[in-house]
Amino acid sequence: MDERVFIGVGSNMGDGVRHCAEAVGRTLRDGRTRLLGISSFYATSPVSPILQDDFVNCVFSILWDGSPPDLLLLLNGIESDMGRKRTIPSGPRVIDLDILLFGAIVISTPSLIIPHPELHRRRFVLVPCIEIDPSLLHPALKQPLTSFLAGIDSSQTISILMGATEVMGLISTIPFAKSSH
Ligand code: PH2
Ligand code: MG
Ligand code: MG
Repeated sequence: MDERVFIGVGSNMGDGVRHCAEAVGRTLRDGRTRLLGISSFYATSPVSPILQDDFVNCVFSILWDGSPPDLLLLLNGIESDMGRKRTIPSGPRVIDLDILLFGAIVISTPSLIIPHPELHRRRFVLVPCIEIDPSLLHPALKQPLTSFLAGIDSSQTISILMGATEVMGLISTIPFAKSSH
């Protein structure tokens, strides 16, 4: 059965805008996905104990024809095709694709936690999710996503880099090589 899924995208190595656009495009090329919505691209301060560059972040929502583990497999494959190396946890990355919400499903397994355990603590995912759908609810905490914004530390900064219409134009121009690394 198709579920509405929200996917978080982030990059802070190399051309972050291009990497995020490419990752969305690669996901949409899969026959099991149908795009429902995409946020603006944002410049965000790193939420990490490790000193590193600012991120480019966005969120997109799709209809997904498959299970949560099937989607995780697709996203992990795209990350590795784009040159993601798993080194330092929370360290700099070429591309990160995280399942944030999968319908109203709540799952906690060693390989997959949905909703994403940090969703309600990170401005860089809350703001783009709310941009796509201001009425979204957190299915585990049972509160509107908008209700979490007030509790977030002001050290987490976010500013719009590129609006959603321009983002869709950019995605349509990017060719997808197997790997650029
Ligand atoms: N991802 C992290 C850790 N910190 N900070 C920002 N601003 N954006 C991210 O995507 C991000 C982060 C781990 O996935
Ligand atoms: Mg992440
Ligand atoms: Mg991740």
